Amino acid sequence: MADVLLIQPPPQTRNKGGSLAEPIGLEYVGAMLREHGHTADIVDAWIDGLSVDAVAAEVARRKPDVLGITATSVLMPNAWEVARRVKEISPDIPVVCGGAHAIYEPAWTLGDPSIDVAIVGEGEDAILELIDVWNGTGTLDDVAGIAYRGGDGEVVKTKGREYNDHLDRLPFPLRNDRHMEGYTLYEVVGKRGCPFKCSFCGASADHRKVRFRSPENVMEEVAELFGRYGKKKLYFNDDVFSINKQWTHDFCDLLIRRQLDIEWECQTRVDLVDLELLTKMKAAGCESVVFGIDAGNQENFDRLNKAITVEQAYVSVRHAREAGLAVWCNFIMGYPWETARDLQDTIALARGLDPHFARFFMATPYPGSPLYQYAKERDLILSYDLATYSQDSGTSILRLEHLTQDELSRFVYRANMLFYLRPQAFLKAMSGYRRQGRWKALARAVPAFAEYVARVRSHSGPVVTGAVPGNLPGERGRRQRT
Ligand code: B12
Ligand code: SF4
Repeated sequence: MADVLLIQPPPQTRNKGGSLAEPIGLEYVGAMLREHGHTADIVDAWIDGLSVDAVAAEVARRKPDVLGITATSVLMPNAWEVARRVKEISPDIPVVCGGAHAIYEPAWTLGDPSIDVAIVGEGEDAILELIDVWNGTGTLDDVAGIAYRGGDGEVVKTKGREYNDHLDRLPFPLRNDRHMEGYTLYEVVGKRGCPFKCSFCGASADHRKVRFRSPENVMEEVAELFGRYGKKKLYFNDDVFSINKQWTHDFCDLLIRRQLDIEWECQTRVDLVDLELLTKMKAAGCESVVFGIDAGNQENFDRLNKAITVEQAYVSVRHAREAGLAVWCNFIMGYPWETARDLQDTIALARGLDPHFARFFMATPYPGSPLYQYAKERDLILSYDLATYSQDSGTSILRLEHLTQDELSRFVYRANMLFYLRPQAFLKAMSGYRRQGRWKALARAVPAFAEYVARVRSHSGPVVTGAVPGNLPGERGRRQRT
């Protein structure tokens, strides 16, 4: 048996990207470890506001047999930093890293010698097999879906791991009672995978097979969450919540029958909803829905492989409003080929769709995404320092073919101004906050928006893309403890 410490490293930047989200990947891994008799605990540096030093001190105190770290690309620099500190303290503790960056860029992940193994895919079974190897059974080559450094230092990638098709068999995520109090929302994963191939999305790179939990199994977890921790908003992490309409109907029917009185939110695509479904989702407690629109005209939808039409966007946003949902639309500005005209179209589409909230992100070539490949091949990536890949920097890290960085920043600023500083948009945003019962979020959003305006006007600091802070509706930030 092994004692495993699982780490969510400290956030990279000020806009922590949904800083108080559960590290659900780690929670799944932790639950699996415990189910197999290992000891597993999670140190979440975000929720506890821990610095790298504080995390290292915790590792030194605990002296685990194995250390696991999770990271997206943005979080990697801090993941490496934590791993280096751990190796300084105890060079013998094997350090394994999972999450989006390890999946898409295993060699890059292993670029720092402090990481021993990268998990290239789902981690629940891989970690169990790794522990067996470290306990003396088999070799790393026997473990599917990992990468490691061979004897001569070169990166060895083992054979691919099959996707887990039986998600109902997984134990529910390992949730820490104290952490649960602090998370802004509860998070549940109802299904895994997405068959679409949007160019800007890392998730599109491996065209992951969609696998569903049964509605009953998800319901059981939801009921347990609310029974154990009380009432809070629930966010479905599924890439595309309504990827299967029948599943969505069945799950909503179950929620309605159980009368659990929960409020939840999800993200989906405009081509995968209709008025009937959205109305049922509302009846089942859905308060808001996030649509990825991601561009401003049909030409860019096609170029980005979005597989949606402008008309679908109009129809579905209207349907969601008619169903009584608060509607969030995400836009991305600054693809390398975009012209001023394209960005004007994005602003016009945001205003035309008229959702309750719009967020304007800067195009970022996240490793794993086709956009990353596109930009890399054309030498358009200005920085490979992953810390700059956060939405917080305010400046694009892409060399744009038709615009300067400054012009793009100004477009993003204009998008926010032209969207929110309309009387009807202001009223709609207020009604969105009311609908979601989000007065606390409003109290945070107003100063954040004012600060944003002041910063852009004075050019004294980075521009936060998106007037409403964070990625999840209702995110809030935390001070770091050293
Ligand atoms: C929901 C979501 C969010 C939520 C919540 C995330 C959370 N709870 O951590 C919010 C909205 C807050 C968010 C924020 C961001 N996200 Co996000 N997010 C997702 C999404 C859709 C689902 C994540 C999820 O819940 N997966 C389900 C769990 C079970 O899977 P998992 O986390 O991958 O974990 C499994 C394996 O990776 C592995 N594993 C993971 N860690 C470890 C550790 C160990 C030790 C082991 C053994 C195994 C292991 O085992 C786990 C179980 O099988 C993914 C897309 C996707 N499908 O991955 C994008 C995704 C991860 N996000 C992405 C991005 C870019 C971001 C942001 C940077 C966006 C921004 N604008 O700021 C921020 C950064 C946040 C951060 N953590 O650094 C990218 C990452 C690309 C990249 N190369 O890094 C993805 C892939 C989507 C995309 N657009 O490309 N995100
Ligand atoms: S943006 Fe959404 S729909 Fe497109 S590939 Fe990524 S997860 Fe799938």
